[in-house]
Amino acid sequence: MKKNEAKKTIQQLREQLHYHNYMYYIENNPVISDYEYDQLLKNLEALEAQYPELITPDSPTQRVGGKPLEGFLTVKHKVPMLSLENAYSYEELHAFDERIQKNVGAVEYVCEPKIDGVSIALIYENGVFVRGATRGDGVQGDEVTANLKTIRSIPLSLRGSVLSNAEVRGEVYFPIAAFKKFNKEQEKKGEQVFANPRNAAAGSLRQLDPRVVATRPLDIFVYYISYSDKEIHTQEEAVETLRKAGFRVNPFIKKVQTIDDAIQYCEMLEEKRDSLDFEIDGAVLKVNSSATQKQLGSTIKHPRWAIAYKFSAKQATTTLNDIVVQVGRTGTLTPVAVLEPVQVGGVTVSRATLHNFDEVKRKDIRIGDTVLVERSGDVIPQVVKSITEKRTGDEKARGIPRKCPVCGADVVRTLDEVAVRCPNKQCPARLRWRIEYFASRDAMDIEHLGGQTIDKLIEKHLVESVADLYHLTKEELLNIEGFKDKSAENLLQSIESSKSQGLARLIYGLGIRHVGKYAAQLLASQYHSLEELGNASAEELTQIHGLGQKTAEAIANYFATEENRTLIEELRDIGIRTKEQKHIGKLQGKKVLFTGGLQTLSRPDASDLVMKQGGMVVSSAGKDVDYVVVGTDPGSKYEKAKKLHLHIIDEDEFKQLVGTT
Ligand code: 0OW
Repeated sequence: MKKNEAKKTIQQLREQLHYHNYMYYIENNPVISDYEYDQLLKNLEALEAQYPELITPDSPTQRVGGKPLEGFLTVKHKVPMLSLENAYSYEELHAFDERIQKNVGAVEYVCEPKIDGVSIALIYENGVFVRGATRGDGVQGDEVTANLKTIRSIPLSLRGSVLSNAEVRGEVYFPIAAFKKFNKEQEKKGEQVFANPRNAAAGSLRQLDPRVVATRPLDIFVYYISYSDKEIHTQEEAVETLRKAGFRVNPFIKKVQTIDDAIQYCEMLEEKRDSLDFEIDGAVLKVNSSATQKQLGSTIKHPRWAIAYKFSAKQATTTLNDIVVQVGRTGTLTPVAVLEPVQVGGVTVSRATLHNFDEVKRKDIRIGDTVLVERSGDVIPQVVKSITEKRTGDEKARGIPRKCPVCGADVVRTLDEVAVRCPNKQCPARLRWRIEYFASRDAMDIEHLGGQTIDKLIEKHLVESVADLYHLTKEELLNIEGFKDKSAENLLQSIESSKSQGLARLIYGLGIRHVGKYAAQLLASQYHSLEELGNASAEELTQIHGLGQKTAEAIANYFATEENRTLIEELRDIGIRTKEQKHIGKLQGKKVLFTGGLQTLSRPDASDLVMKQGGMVVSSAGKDVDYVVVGTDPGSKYEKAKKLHLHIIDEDEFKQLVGTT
């Protein structure tokens, strides 16, 4: 392609990619598939490789830098990034409002969640993102432009012309759900576990290699324009301008008329706190009018026209009375802190996880220590650190147990794994978790079979495997204290009725490593009996869309193990349903292609519907495609589908086809 034609195509591709990035990350409503987005990006990368002189810093191809930095430059902020005065009670908010009223009369406020992340300043010149910096000491901070570019919700170039030359303030944060998942993976890899999402965000932004930052699911809310070449009259207008310019602003930002309304806002927000996917430590109240903000000015440390109302902290100190060891379903030994009960963020905490023995050693946590406990998101409480200054010398370190505390077997620890585990498959603790997992709500859903009952059944050697549950008799149950006629009947009844729970639940209940609820449903829809599944090889299993290599191997290994095959024989002999009648789905064996945005279904839900009806979702238009579902703004595949005279249907027809309308 000639240069001037390439120039035009490159411009078009960039506009398309910026638009789709905005639709996906800001509007949360993609109109093309990830695959299509990647194709556009690949085309742009190819053209830029052909004409490198045409590359610009705001090109979507420039999001992830190629090499790690040596370090971060320190840069001065154009406008100092002041901190906020803190209020810990509503009286203090009233006092704040009175001070303002005395000075400038009654004011409107804008109320915002106080995001607990990393404060950053973004500079745009002629609408292009040119520099990003952390707050640092408020006067200067680390230049982290390369790392911030990897955050897809930070626009590389601004939409429209509402903003052009400006500095924007925001908070980079680690979403809570992603934080929990990330921490679990860190724990498995034996890498650093973070105490809370803020530390995880800060730790991620400090990475020197942008490619590592790109793997972290960081996000941002922007909340202030510290300078702009366009007149901004109020905070409310600033927030609206930021949204129009293509930034993510927090959906809970709200303008109110009086401090009493602002207090009502704080009550509402504190009540919502644990349900949000971003960590907040309070609310920020800002005087709405920019002119009044200027009139009120700032002290050295913070603006007189804004204040943070702090919620109860999610940290507290207490004494660590003991470290006990829990043995999990897969035999992993986990150290757990037994604490002097303490209030953390309104909840009484008496136990906290210590993750693994490496963490205990790394943090040098000892029995008798005074420890800092944190409850972050609705993650289980964790011990952040020991307060060594309070040590008396009587504290005792707790090493890795050499024997399983439950069955006494020698523990094993494979070098590459951090985990310490009990190898004894018959270890009562492991058996207990296996039975509890098998009986759990998402598996065979056996009611009246809680942990204590399982412990008693094991103590009395009434169950050595999940199959033994189905051999229990009423006499045996009546021998267990706490069981009466009725409760024995109920338990036997719920065990009996669990036989017909269906294949997906049974597969999930077997506790095959890496096979969660979704994978179990997928397997049950592709294989109609345990026997068929048991005969599938690992390579065959990896063909299933949505099943990874690790999961495929774990499944093949599980069925290759003699004792598991024996268990399945027993379960079948007991009469547990190990076959699913081949319900021929409405899309059995059909290939379905989606193009364009769906109005009433998300892509994952639409794919699920296809799979549930025995169909396969494909991502390119070919002659073998049976249905092409066309949504709004369909991509190039729609053209191709028409050319191939494929069977094209719209969203409603698709829903009729799969029977959801
Ligand atoms: N953390 C926040 C937040 C916010 C700044 C700019 C003008 C006065 C302070 O959600 N929603 N709004 C502001 O406004 N600051 C925030 O955080 C500040 C940044 C530095 C220290 C605080 O965390």
